[in-house]
Amino acid sequence: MIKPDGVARGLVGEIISRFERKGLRLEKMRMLTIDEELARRHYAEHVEKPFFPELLEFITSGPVVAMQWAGESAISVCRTLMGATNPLQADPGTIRADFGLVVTHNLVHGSDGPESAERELGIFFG
Ligand SMILES: Nc1nc2c(ncn2[C@@H]2O[C@H](COP(=O)(O)OP(=O)(O)OP(=O)(O)O)[C@@H](O)[C@H]2O)c(=O)[nH]1
Ligand SMILES: [Mg+2]
Repeated sequence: MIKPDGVARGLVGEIISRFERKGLRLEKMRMLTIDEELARRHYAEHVEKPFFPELLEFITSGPVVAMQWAGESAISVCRTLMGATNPLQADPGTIRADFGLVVTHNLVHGSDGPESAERELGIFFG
């Protein structure tokens, strides 16, 4: 998913391009604005964390682009291209390192395993 900062900064094409050039296949795509109820479902594992209020405020702040990508090891390949959660710790050449500066505004979300992928794709495309 391209988060509100990625959309607002005009980086949708740049980000999609990186996944496409890697060889992954775009199967589904949807632009929407996440509301509080959806944010709480999507980020259920983080609702009790101290940073959740900031994450909630940010993720509902504007439109996002939700996508379903397929291909060899798609989940780990996507996370490699995204880089570490904190852009300051992400390797150069990753999306978060190249375009991000602070942890909240880290441009992209990727499912962290097959179960979360299934759950999250159900939320956005079910
Ligand atoms: N302010 C703040 N935000 C955090 C912190 N840890 C995580 N976040 C935010 O919460 C999101 C979800 O955290 P994680 O699921 O642990 O990180 P991630 O899997 O790399 O990121 P997502 O793909 O967005 O789920 C991150 O993308 C950050 O935007 C933190 O310590 N402080
Ligand atoms: Mg996560």
